[in-house]
Amino acid sequence: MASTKGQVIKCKAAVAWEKNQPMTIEEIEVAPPKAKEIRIKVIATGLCHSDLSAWKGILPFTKFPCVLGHEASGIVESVGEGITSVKEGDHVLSSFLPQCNECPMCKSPNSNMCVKFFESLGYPGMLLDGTSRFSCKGKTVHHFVACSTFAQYTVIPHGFFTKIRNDAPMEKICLLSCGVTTGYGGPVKVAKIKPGSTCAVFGLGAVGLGAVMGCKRQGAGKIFGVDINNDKKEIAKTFGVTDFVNPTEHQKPIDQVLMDLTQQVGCDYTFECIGNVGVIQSALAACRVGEGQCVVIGVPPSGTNIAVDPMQLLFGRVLTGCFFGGLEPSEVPALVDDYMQKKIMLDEFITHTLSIDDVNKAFDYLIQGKTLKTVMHF
Ligand code: CXF
Ligand code: ZN
Repeated sequence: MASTKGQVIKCKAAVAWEKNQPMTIEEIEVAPPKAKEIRIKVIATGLCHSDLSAWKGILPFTKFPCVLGHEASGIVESVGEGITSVKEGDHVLSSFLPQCNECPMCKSPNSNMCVKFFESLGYPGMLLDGTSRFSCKGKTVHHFVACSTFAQYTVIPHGFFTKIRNDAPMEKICLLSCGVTTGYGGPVKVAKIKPGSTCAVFGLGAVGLGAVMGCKRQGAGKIFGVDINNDKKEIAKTFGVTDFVNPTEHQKPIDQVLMDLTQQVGCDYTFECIGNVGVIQSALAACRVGEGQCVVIGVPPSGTNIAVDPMQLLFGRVLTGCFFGGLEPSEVPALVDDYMQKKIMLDEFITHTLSIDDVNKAFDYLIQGKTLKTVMHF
């Protein structure tokens, strides 16, 4: 095929023109990558709950019209000046959380945050030079968290992608680009839970089941799976939940239910995988006095606050949280290896495979709670 390097590419994309309005499939123009950027051909993209939140307008830094999507695998089509980490033809995963390797946060062994993430928030809907590479019908179309993977081609800045091995199935490993990794890292990387411990995972969507998978891999003794949807029970057990608890089937608040189920000891670790401030409070209250840890993993709507009784903290409960499961993007290739060696599950998350043409259907399924993960292709 003739090289498209340096040229504007016309391709298919799902454009969200306004919040809460169905996206339309359009032909968009994708400009070549500038310095320190790459252009990739997106092969497969998962739909993440944060895409839905962005579409609803409840995440900050979303500007319309835009191309949503941030959980993808792709192939490098061309690279801009100064890119040495990948070349044309390499396989990559998009990464909403960057890793520049140069900032104090990247250099710290205790943090996976990166200054480039905060820098990018300063240009909502744009790449790091404050401009967009997308246009459609003469209008500028915005990027979304520097990824915008609901397009056949997208431009991604240095740091916001990870090179991965090229023999892994792209339609599966795209899930490691956000949701599954975000959940899995909570128990494995952040809490580093001890074998035999008692855990509770609140919310059994893909992020929650990723957390369950991490708890199991760390050797948890008991894993409570908390969800108001009984349909989650069977699949949750497949991932490692030992006890499914539906809060709506109990008279007492869920934290007290968990206290009762642990003989008033509480959980060693709880993981909030919804992004609901009330649930965060319950997850903290369900922790064991003196040492229990609550890890916030779900992304709450912007502008919300948690009301925490300080006594919870004075009594030694720990409240913490993480982005992307506390993992650095450079740790993702090892997860791809784990998948290839059948040490972690990915196939089991995928309930639907759709064409990008059906993007609105994918969003509807997610809204109706009918899916775990939908993977879209072009
Ligand atoms: C989100 C965090 C906020 C920006 C978009 C991605 N994380 C996971 O979905
Ligand atoms: Zn996500």
